[in-house]
Amino acid sequence: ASKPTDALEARDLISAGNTWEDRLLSLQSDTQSLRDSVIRHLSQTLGRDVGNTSAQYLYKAVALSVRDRLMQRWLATRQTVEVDAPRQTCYLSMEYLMGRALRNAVHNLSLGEELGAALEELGLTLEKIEQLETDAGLGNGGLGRLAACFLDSCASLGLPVTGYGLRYRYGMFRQSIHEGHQIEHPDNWLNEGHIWELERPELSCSVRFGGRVELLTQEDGSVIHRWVDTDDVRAVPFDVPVPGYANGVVNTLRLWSSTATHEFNLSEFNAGGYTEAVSAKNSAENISMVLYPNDSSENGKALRLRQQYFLVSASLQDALRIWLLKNDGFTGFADAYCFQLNDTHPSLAVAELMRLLVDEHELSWDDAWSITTRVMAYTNHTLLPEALECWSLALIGGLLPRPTEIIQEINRRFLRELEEAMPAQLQQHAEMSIISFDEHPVVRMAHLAIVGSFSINGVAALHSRLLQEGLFKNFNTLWPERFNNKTNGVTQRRWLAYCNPLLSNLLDKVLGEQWVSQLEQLEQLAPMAESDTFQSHWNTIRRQNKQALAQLVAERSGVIVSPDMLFDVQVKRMHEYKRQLLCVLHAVHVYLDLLDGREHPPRFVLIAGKAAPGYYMAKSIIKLINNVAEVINNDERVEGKLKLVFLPDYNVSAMEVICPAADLSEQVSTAGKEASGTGNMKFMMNGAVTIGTLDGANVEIREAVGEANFFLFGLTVDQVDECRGNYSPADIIAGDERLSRLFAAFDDGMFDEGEPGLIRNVIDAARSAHDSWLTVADLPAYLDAQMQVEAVWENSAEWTRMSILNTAHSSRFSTDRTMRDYNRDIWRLQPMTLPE
Ligand code: B1N
Repeated sequence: ASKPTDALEARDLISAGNTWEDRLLSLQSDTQSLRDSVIRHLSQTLGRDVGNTSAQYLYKAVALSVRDRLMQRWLATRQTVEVDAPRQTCYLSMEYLMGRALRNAVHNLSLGEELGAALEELGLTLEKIEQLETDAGLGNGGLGRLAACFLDSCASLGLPVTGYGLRYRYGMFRQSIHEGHQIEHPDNWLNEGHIWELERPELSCSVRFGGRVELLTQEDGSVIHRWVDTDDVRAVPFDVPVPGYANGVVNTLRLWSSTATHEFNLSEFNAGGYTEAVSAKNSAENISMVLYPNDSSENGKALRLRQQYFLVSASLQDALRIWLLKNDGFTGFADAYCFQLNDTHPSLAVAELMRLLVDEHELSWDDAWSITTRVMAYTNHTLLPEALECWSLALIGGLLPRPTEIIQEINRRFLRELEEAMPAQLQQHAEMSIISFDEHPVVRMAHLAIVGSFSINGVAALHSRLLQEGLFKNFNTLWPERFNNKTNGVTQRRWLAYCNPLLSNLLDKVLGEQWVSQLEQLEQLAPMAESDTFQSHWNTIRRQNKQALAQLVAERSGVIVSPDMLFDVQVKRMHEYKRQLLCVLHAVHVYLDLLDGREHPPRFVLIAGKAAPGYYMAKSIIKLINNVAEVINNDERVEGKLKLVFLPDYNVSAMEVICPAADLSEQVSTAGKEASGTGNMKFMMNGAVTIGTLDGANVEIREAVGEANFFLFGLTVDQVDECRGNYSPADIIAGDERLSRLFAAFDDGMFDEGEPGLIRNVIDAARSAHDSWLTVADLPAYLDAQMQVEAVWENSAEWTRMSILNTAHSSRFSTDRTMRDYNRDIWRLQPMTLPE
C-alpha cells in the first residue's frame, strides 16, 4: 500500500541497495573547490551574475560555501546529542548577542588560508566580504554576549549543549546621534535574509495563552486541572549552527519564531470577521517581533511576559519530545537533562516543566517536582533592585492561568516547608515567599528560580558573595549547598584570535598554535614582558590596531586622532552605575588643565554605548558627552593633545575593532553594582591596562595581573554602604580645587550648547547628596589614579610591560575555563568526540 505524500520519507523514494551515505562525504575544502562553490552558489543557488549583482550576493555565495562545510558535522553532532549523549544541557536565554558568523565559522573550521586563496583568485578578500554581514544583535549587552561566548566554548570543548532563544524579527536597535542626542532605529536584521539559519517547521509546537482552568473529577475521585479555551500560538524553530574550534563539533542554537496556529479563524471569518481573524494572526506574530532594549532594568510589559513563557514552553516541549523519541516515561530524565536559566527571564521554566509533566504526561506532583528540582539551575546576573523581575499576580494569572496555579501550589508547599525548617520566623517567611504578601501580590521570579533549582550561581566571586550574604541570605541559610560562584569569561576565539589577527600571529610564532584552545599558554609571555625586541613587536602590532580604530572613528565621527595618543576607552551600555560620567569629568579636568598651561600626555577618550530608550538619565549623559566633545574637539588650543569621541552604534563588530586598540580600559562602576563585567576581560586579553574599582570581576582581574599592573581607585563595597547617610558631595567639591574648578566650568555654561537644562540636570544629580552612584565621592581618587596612568604612560617600556602582562595573565577569563567550571559542578556532561 502506498503512503500519502505528506507521510513519505526520503527512504521511500530511493531504490534498494543505493548507498547515499557513501556520497555524503564531507565537501572538499581545498582552494579550488571553495572557489567553484562560490561561483556555483552565486549563479545556481542565488541566480545572480557576477557582472551585474550587489555585493550582498557575493557575501551570500561565500557564506553558503562555508555553511556547506558545516552541514555534515552539524548533522553528526545533532545525532550524537539526541541519541548517544548520556546527558545534555539546554541553555535557556532571552538573549544571544552573536555578532557576525562568517569569519567565526571560517576560523573554527580552519578554512582561513584556503578560503583566502580562493577569494583572491576571484579578486576578493575575506576582510571586505565579511563587512557585508549584518550583526545578529539579539541581545542588549553583557548577558547576551556571555550566552554567545558560552555557546562557542561549549562547542569547542565538545559539550552537548543546545542554546534555546527567540528569533526576534528586530534585534537591538541601531543608534545614531543627532545634535548630540541618541536616536533609535529599528534593527531590521533579517531584511536581506539570514544565511545561517535553517527553518525546521516539522519541529514546530504550540504554546498556550489565556483561557481558563476547568476542574474535572475523575472516576477515582481525584481532580484534574484542564487548561481550556486558550489562544494558541505556533512556535517554529530556526536552527543556527555553532561550530566548535577544529574539533568536528557543530552544536545548535535553536531560536523560536511565533506564528498563528491557523491562518484564519474560520468561524470568525464566516461571520464576517475577516479583519479580526487576520489581526489574531498578527497578535501571535507579535510575540517574537522585538527584543526589549532594557539592560538591567525591569519593564513589566505583558508582551515581555508572553515572550518569556513562549521561549520556556516551546523549549521544554522540544526537550521532552527529544527525550520521548528514545524513552517511554520519565524515569532517568533528571539524570539526562540540565536546564541552565540565564537570569530569571526564563524562570517560568520551573512552573512550565511541572505543568507539562503533571498535566500533559500525567506524573504525580511529587515525581514531577523531584524531576524539576534536579534539572533546573539558575544564574543570577544582577543585584540592582530595579532589575529583579516581579510580575503582578493579576497580570500573570490572566495571561497564564494554569502555570499561575502551579506557582501558587509550589509556593504553598514551599511555605509549609519553611514552617518546618525555620519555625516561627514569620518575617523571613514573608521575605522568602515566591508570591509577596502584599495587597497587590507580585510573583518574585528570582524566588521561583531558587526554589525550583538545585544550583544557584553568581557571575564573579564578589557578586556571588554579595548574593549569599545579602539579597539571597535567607535562602543561603536554608540551602547553602545550592549556592556557588562561576566567574564569567569571554571566548578567546572571537576576542583574541579573530579580532586581533596581528597579535594572534605573534602568539602563533612565540607560543605555537595551541594557545587558541589552551589559553593557559599565554602565561609564557610573562618572562618576555621585559624583552626589548618582544616589546617592540608588541608595540608595532598595537600601533597598527590603533590605526585601524582611528580610521573607524574618523569614518563614523569625523574626528581625527593619532595612534600615538593614549587610547582611553569606556564602551558598554549607558547606565548611571557604570559612571560614564566619571570618564567625561576627567576629560574636562584635563581640558581645563591644558587651558591653564599644564602638561598632559596626548589622550584620546573614546566612549560608546546604547541607552535604553526609556532611560532619560542615560540619554542625557550621552548628550552631555557629545556637548563636551564638541567643545574640546573644536578648540584649537588643545589640538593634538586631547580628543573626546562618542562613537555611535556600539555593537559586537565595533568591539572587535575597539578592544585590540585600547591602551586603558575604564571599569569604574560603583562598587557592588556591576555583577561581573566582560568587556573588562576582552580589553585585558588584548593588552589594555585597567583603571577600575573593586567591583565585579575587576577584583579577580587585579588578582590575576598583580596589583602593580592595575590602576585601582575608589570606595569598596563596605565603604559604599558606610558612605550613604552622611554623604556630602558639596563638601568634597569645596575641599578639592580640581573639583571646584570642574563644576564651576559646568556652572559657567561651558558645555550647555542646545540643552542647558538637561546638562545641568545631570551635573546636579551627580552632586546631590542623594546620588546613589557616589560619583563625587570617587572622583578625587579617580583623578589621582589617572595621574598615575599618565606617569606610567610616559615611561613607554614600563607601559608595554604592563600591557604584555595583562595578556599573559588573562587565561582564567576564558569561557573555556568558565564552561569547565559549570560542567564540573553543575552539568556533569561527557565531552563528545567527533571526526574533525
Ligand atoms: O550580565 C553580565 C555581567 O557581566 C554584567 O555585570 C551584568 O550587568 C549583566 C535584564 C540584564 N545583568 N542583568 C542584565 C539584561 C537584560 C535584561 O532585560 C537584565 N544584564 C546583566 C553577564 O553576566
